[in-house]
Amino acid sequence: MGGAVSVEEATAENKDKLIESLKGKATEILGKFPDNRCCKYLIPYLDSEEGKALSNEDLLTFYQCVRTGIDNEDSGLGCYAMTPDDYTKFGGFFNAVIRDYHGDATGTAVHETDWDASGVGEGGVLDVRKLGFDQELSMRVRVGRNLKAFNLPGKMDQAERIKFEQQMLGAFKALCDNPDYGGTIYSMTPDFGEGVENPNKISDEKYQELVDAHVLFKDMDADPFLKSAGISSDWPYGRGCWQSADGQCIIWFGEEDQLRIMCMKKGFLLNEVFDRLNTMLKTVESIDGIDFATSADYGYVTSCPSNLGTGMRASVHVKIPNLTSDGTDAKAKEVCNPLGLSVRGTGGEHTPIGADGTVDISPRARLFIKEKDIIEKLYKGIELLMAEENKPKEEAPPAEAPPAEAPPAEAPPVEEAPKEEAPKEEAPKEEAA
Ligand code: ADP
Ligand code: CIR
Repeated sequence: MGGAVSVEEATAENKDKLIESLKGKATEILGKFPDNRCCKYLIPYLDSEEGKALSNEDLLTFYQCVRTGIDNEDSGLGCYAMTPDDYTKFGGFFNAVIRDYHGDATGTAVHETDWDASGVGEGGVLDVRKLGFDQELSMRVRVGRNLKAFNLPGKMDQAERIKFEQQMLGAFKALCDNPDYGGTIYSMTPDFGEGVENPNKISDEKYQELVDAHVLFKDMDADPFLKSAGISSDWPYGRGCWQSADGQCIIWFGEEDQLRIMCMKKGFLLNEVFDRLNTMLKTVESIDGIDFATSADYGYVTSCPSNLGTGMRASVHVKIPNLTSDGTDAKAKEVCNPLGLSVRGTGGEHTPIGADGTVDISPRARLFIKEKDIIEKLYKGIELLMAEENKPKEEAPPAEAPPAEAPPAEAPPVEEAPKEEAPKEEAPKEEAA
C-alpha cells in the first residue's frame, strides 16, 4: 500500500523514468498478486506502439487511471477511468482488462441495452411469493451514469464537483416539480465556494440517519481503492442525493460515478423496482442538460470497468439463517458464486451480514448482458439460493459407527472451497462495485 511511484516522479519531464518505474512496480506486484489485472496488462501496454506513443500529458492521465492498482496490490481490477474518453485513448490497456474481467473470450462482444422485461417471468411479473416468501423483501435496482460534459469523479477538482452539483440542481428541481416524484435534496457539500451557501446542506446526524436507512452512501474517503484514484478527493464536496417524496426513487451524486440512479422498496414483485427505474431514467434523460456518456462497445460509461455496460446492480435482502449459521457469509458465497451471484452485507459492500442471517444478493454481471436478463437472473438466483438454504441437513453418522479412516497418504488433497469467482465465460471474476 502507499504511493509506489511518487507523485514527484510523475512529471512530464521524466516520462521514461515513470514508465520504467510503473513496469518495475507492476512486475514486483504480480509476483505476489498475479490476479491484479492492472499490473498484468500495464506492462505489455506500455511496451506496445500505442503505449509508447502516449504524450507526456496522456501518460500522466494513464498513471492516474492505474495508480489505484499499484497502491493497492490486492486489486482485482486496479484501474478507473478519469474521463469517458480514457476507454478509447488507452484502449489497448482497458480493452484487455475489460474483456478479461467480464469474461469475453471472443474479444469482440458489443454491449446491447434492453429494458423490455415484458417476456420474463409470468408475463413480465417476477413474484417472489411463488418462491415461498410470505414476507416482503427489500428490493433495489441501481445504475451508474455519468454526464459527457464532465470529467469522471477521479479527475474532478473541488470546483468541478460543486459545478456538477449545481448543474444537477436543475434536474432535481424538475423531478421535485413533477407530481410523479416530488422529493427532497440532501447535500453534504459544506458550501458552494466564495461565500455562497448551500441551501440543501444536511447535518452530520441527518447524514448518518440517511446512511442507516440505505438512502445515502458511506464515507468514500475510507475506501483505499477510491482514495488512490482521486475518486473520494475533496470529500464531502459535491456529494449528496435527491429522494422522491415516496422515498422509493433516489439519485446519488458524487459517489464512484457522477450519478447512481436507483429505485428501492419492500415488496414481492421484483419487476416493480426494475420498471419504475426504467421509467424514471426516461424522465431524467428528458431533462435539459442530461446527456449520459456511452461507448459503442461498452454501453454506459462508468468510472470502474466492472460497472460498464448496464451499470446495473439489482439486489434483494434475503434471510438465509441456515447458510450463515457460522456467523459468516462464507457458505453463502460458496453457494452463490457458481450461480453468478454476489453476496454483500446488509449495509452494502464490505459490511457484515445481518445478525439474523440477512444478506444482500445480486447478479454479478453488468456488461454484455441485457438489463432485463439481470432482473431475471436475480429471480432465478433467489430460487436456487433458497433451495440450498432449505435443503435438509445431512444426517449425522450414527453414534456406533466406526470412526472414519484417515485417508491414505497418496489421497488427493481435499478440494478447496471455491473462491468468490465465477467461471470466466459465465460471469466476471470479481465483485463489481
Ligand atoms: P451499490 O449497490 O451502489 O454498489 P453498496 O453495495 O455499497 O453500493 O450499497 C449501497 C447502499 O444500498 C447500502 O446502504 C446498502 O445496504 C443498500 N442496499 C443495497 N441493496 C439493498 C436492498 N435490496 N435493500 C435495501 N438496501 C439495499
Ligand atoms: C479492485 O480493483 O479490486 C477495486 N478497485 C474494486 C473493483 C471492483 N469492485 C469490487 O470488487 N467491489
